[in-house]
Amino acid sequence: STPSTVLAFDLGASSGRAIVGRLDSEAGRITIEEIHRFSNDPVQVGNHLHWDILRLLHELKQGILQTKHLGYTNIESLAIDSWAVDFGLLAANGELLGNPYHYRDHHTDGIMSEVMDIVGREKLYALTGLQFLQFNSIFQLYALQKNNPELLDRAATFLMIPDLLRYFLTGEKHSEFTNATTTQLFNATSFTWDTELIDQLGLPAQIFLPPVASGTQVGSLRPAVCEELDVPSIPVIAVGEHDTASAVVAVPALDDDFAFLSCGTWSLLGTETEKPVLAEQALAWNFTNEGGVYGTNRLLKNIMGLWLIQECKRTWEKEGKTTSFAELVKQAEAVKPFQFFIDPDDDMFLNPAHMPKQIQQYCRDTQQTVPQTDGEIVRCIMESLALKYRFILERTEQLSGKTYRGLHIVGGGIQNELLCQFTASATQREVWAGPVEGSALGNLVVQWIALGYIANLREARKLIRNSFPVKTYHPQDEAGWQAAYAVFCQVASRSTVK
Ligand code: LFR
Repeated sequence: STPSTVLAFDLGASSGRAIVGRLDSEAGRITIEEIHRFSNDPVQVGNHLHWDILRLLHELKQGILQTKHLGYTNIESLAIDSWAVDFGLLAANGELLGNPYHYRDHHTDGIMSEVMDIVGREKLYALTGLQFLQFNSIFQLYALQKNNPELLDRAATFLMIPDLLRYFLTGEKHSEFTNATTTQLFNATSFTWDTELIDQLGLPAQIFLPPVASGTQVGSLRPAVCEELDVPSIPVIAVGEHDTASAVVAVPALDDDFAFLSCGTWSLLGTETEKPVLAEQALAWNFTNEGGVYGTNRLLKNIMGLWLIQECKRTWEKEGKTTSFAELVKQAEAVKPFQFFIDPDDDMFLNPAHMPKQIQQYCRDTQQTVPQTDGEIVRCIMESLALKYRFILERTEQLSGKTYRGLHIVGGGIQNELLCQFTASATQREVWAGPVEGSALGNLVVQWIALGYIANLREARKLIRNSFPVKTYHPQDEAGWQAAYAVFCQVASRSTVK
């Protein structure tokens, strides 16, 4: 039988890719080919940071064109996943109003406490089960209402980033479920928009569309797009359009109970549970519950992740010094261990003007030795990330009541092998790294489930396990890391361990 061929677009905060997947059902194997990769560069306009959404649409079209050029003539479907929380607003005539704001824009600084004063922290958590991050859509919308009310007044439809791009391609407006759950306006128990909450904040309830389940077809390429690209119409599927939802689909776990780390710009660490965990302790530790595909729930926490290194690299490049990611990691490897630590999740790292200086500032403020060289700064970041992973993994165990023998890591971050090794050592457990294309693979297999080629999530994970390598890392220098953990916890508690 001929393999089934589908196309995934996976958009991250720093880059996007188009990946063709082929499923050979008889052999039980998936193969993938990256056919297009592009950078995703946010643009500062005046006081605000925006996504270049039309550029992203252009890149999607390039990806579709590329399938044609490479001779993939029978694409059975395509789907998009991206980072969460951000959105575009459409006017009544269907045109996009303004450029979507980037979640790191400063317009939500200080907004969270205003909203909490109105709704109440406990109440908001009980309703939504979502961790408080200042960029959640709820706070972005509230900020817009304060600072840019004309925009909201004109809005007829709210679409998350993949909803919006999908709308550009198909002409159909739908709100996909997993992404809707990241807005903090979605009720974690009733699985619908929380209109009471929306009303209470004075936001326009009519702009939110009823959610569609992940794994359903929601249109096909509109005629104008097919004509422009000279391609046949392709069915479009709403997968787990939140990239983290798709990444966790791709965790090659064979057991029901597993812990995962989705490692990219963000590090998302947690586990799958049957139901949202809304316990007092989950609120106190600010854990999140995000909707997954096929009725799963993700209990996890956002950890600042490789953003810290990406931003240092960007800053150094601006200053005229170009060093590859791999080279920076090599420099870090040569640095003497355990000299300086940060809490990666301190607010001061969310979007500072100068990341390397910010890291030095943190070390100064907490009376530590201050890292000086690029290698020292990157070493500080990587050790601190690994130790924070341990901290969050242990809390995940306490909240879920389960213990995990090891940690699955998926996503581009596994190319940083030193970080994988640090993680095994810091957590004192095995690390199973792979696959590197987490979100894109999750995107692909949900398309195949929707098309009827794969029976369910469990089968999908088995297929992924059989098709892609997983590398095991074993803990090293347990005494050293144990001592480092104690220092890390002390330092981090002097800032605010969140
Ligand atoms: C990861 C991610 C996280 C979300 C953050 C912001 O790419 O989607 O899950 O919290 O980006 O949207």
